[in-house]
Amino acid sequence: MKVAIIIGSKNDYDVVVPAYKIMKDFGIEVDVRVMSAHRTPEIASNFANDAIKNGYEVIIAGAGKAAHLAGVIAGHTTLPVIGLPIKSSTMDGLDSLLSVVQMPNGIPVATVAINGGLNAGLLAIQILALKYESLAQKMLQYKVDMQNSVIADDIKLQEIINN
Ligand code: RP5
Repeated sequence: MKVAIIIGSKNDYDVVVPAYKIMKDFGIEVDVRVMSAHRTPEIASNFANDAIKNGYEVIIAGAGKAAHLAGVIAGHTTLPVIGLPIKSSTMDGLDSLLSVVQMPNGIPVATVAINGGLNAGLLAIQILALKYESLAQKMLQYKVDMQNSVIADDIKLQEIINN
């Protein structure tokens, strides 16, 4: 089980930490790399071309501004690519969201919310869970825990309101 997180700049790192942590919690091997569709285009395309050979099963690509990284990576591999738009400009991340999500026919990128690092990690886990039963079981438990946490929040809220 191996996932790559690619970011366009070291300044994007904080946004992908939740993705990194949740996947590590699930026991997935995760590599985090900085490479840019614009500043290091050959390194990025070589990485994508060799990703299957190097054992990766899903790639998360996070970038801001004119965020072409996920699309370029997706153009060079048949692996599923999750695009993570990052807020790093005066346009509040809308620029990156549109750059990541508006892919042409033939090259899909599964796009999560602006700065949606956790969901990028969870989506990668769900893709891998199709193949690895242990991940599917852990994901079921994750959902049960989340549900119980919301139910507990509701009970606490009712106590506050009614007292
Ligand atoms: C994008 O440009 C990067 O993904 C980053 O979000 C943004 C700005 O990069 P830096 O100038 O902060 O390195 O390519």
